[in-house]
Amino acid sequence: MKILVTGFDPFGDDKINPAIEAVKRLPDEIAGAQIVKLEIPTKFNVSADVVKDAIAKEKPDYVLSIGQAGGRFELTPERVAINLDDGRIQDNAGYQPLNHTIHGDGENAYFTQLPIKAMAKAIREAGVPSAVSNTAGTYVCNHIFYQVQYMRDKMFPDIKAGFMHIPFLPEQVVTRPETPSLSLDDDVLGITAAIKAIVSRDGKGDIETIEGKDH
Ligand code: PCA
Repeated sequence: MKILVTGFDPFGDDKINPAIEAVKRLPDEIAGAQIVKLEIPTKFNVSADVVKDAIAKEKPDYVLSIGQAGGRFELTPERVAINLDDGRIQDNAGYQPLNHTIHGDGENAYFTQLPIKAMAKAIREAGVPSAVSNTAGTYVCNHIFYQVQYMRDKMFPDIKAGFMHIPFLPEQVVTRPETPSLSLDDDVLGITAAIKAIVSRDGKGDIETIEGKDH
């Protein structure tokens, strides 16, 4: 089995992004699966082509994309990608789409094929906080999550794909009081546990357990 794991570069006011830092530190093999790592730019109009080229070249069974969610407390496997770009800030190319539909011929939303409940449970069992998230936002992370789902819909029907957000690193919250953070070691531990869950649930779907939220 081959798993393509992508991580975003730094964006906004931050000089580091835990996503690419953690992805770079993953082992080359997890639970017998080959791990292919890819850095992608935090740019709406470039990121999808970078991932598309890697999927065409590597032909992975799974694509797991990782991004920073500043302010979140836990590692959050995402349930759903939506057909909307609505930037709070400009991306790394200076582009800030507002209320922009990603693909006119795409679904309004796509659910992930990843076993997100099994992933969250496995991450917690590794000693790292985790919860299922029901929104990946409307910035470049949701965009790439949606774009890979669209590619699956139109071009690469055999891949299974999804997204996981991770918190700030401690060094990013030095000037952000009351903001949660997680160490790089915990990020790597948690992502590794999530990938083990993906491998062990392959072909079996997700587990039936409570991860729902009221809001
Ligand atoms: N996080 C941003 C984009 C890149 C990243 O790491 C997001 O959540 O959309």
